[in-house]
Amino acid sequence: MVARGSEVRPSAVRQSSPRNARGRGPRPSIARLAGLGAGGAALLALLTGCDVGRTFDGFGWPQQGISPEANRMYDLWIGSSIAALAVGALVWGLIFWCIIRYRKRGEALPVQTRFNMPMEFLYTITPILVVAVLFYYTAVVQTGVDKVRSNPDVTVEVVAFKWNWQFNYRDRPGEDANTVASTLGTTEVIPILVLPTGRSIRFEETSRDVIHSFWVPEMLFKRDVFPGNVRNVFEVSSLDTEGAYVGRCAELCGTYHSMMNFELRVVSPDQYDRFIEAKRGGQSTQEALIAVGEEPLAQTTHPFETKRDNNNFGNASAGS
Ligand SMILES: [Cu+2]
Repeated sequence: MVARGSEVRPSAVRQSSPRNARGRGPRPSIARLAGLGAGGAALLALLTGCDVGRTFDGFGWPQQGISPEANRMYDLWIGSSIAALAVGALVWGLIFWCIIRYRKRGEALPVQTRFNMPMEFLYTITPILVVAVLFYYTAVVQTGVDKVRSNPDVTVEVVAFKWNWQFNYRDRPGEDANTVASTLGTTEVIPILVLPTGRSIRFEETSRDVIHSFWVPEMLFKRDVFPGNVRNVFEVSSLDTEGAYVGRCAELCGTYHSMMNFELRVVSPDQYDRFIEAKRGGQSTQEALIAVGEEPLAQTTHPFETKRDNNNFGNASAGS
């Protein structure tokens, strides 16, 4: 063993200098290529500038949120994706550099080293720093999204049941508040939740039977609706864009779960006030929507058609 080791070592030393001299040619060009690639990627990101996320299709995250909370979550996702890509590019670069730079070029055993304290320190500290930064921004955004004010401008109670929704407009937050107006979804009519722009809105959720989940994709947020004494509460500080947005149940809750849709209709504060007044005056949701100049029926989804009537039941039993 000793003799073999002593045979290998000198040859490794002898061969090391010509190998380096030969390797010097291709090395700068590989480094240059890697540098050009990284520079090009950075330039692309900078030139597309203000909206990196949109350029890369949100890195898989839905876009165009309609509340400040949605936009903050979107920004967190984009920032985290860019950080992950930067770390990924660095690691891939180092892996490929090692594969090329230290590839096998002969039978000689390379110089053996044991450890390198600065390197070990660096690759212990760097991941801890990366995780700490990601944790900090996640905690800040999550705290903002979960923030509940003592006195929101609008409070709406969301009642879920198999397989539809009821929306109760309340005079204040809390279980003891009074319902001033209500909208109930039926088999024929999709329930429309009317809310104003520019006001803070509290959602208080409760279920009559099983677990459902209140989800408007444009809020980039969903929250489970529990039965029993649990009242799941969340808020948006405002809704920024008027329009009609489909809402869905996002928790598998039974046979017609996929048909458990509603519509969020975001209107101006003035329209909202008049809508509530009309509802308090005894009008139906559809009448009140017409009264404030809005479409009376849902624009983004439609009731589930069972296609069950006497005729097709008759046909089925006849076997034709
Ligand atoms: Cu459901």
